[in-house]
Amino acid sequence: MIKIRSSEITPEHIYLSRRKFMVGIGALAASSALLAACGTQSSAVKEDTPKDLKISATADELGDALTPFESVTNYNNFYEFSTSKEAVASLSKDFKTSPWTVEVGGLVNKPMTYGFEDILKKFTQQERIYRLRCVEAWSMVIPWQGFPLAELLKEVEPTSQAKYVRFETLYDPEQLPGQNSAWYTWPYAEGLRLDEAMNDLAILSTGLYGKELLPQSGAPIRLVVPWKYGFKSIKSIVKIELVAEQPTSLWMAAAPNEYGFYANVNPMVDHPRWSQASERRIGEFGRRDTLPFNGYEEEVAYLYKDMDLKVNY
Ligand SMILES: Nc1nc2c(c(=O)[nH]1)N[C@H]1C(S)=C(S)[C@@H](COP(=O)(O)O)O[C@H]1N2
Ligand SMILES: [Mo]
Repeated sequence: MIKIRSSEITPEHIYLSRRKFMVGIGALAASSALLAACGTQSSAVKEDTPKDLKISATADELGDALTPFESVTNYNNFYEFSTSKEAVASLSKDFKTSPWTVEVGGLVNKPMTYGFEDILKKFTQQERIYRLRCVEAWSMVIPWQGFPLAELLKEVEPTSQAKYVRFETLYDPEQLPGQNSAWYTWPYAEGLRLDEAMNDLAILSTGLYGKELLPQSGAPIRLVVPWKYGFKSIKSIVKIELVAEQPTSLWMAAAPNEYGFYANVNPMVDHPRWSQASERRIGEFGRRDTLPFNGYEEEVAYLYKDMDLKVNY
């Protein structure tokens, strides 16, 4: 994000909206075909649309349409593979996500190391349709599968000293060549305050559109925090640590004046290099207004009631 000059952003956005127009038509044809034929795929469906997609709803709770699967899985931020959003899908296709373990420790009574299969067995996967808004002012609506992060945290029993949760992505420069770049402090790390992490909206996701996560989406397990900028939703997690001090994320380390710890979606606080007042919904023309807390204000505003969100950006 930080390394993209604003002069580079505009041409890419124009290019993308043209490309997404094509995708949008295909998806529209696909969804009307699904309605008409009770789930039978028609020849109008784009060839690369997986046949096993689960489409249980067509919109989120605000009535916003789901972003087509093709867009969700071909326009990704995952700097371990590439800084080009269009390149991540192909560069990540052989990423080895099995076996996979997630170590949960730090200030807890019951540290645990979960195999990914144990996680699937232990925590009931639910579907949640969430908007995810990138700090670069684009957004998508995605049907995620996953389970509340709170369920896993309760299992390990945080001690009274635990105030924050720190997350870490796999470190493996052979598979994740972006980690050879000296621009960033690897592995990718993120953090939440413990009460934010315990909010029911924060989930650990293992799938989307009814399929297990593809590598570009953060397989096999990633965080989704829908009221915060997308960079908080860390991918391919191997470590979750309860800590006493506010953790430093990769983005805070890279550019502390641009990326704060809280990173709540806030149309009133601009990024130093661009406005956050509006956003481009992938697959749509034009822009739409950005909502405070990405539209989840009722659920999460209590977490920040005594804080100045211009200071704590
Ligand atoms: N490990 C890791 N996690 C990451 C990133 C990354 O580069 N590496 N990018 C973040 C950013 S900036 C965004 S917007 C979201 C994008 O998620 P998506 O590609 O599934 O839409 O992932 C976040 N998680
Ligand atoms: Mo992002």
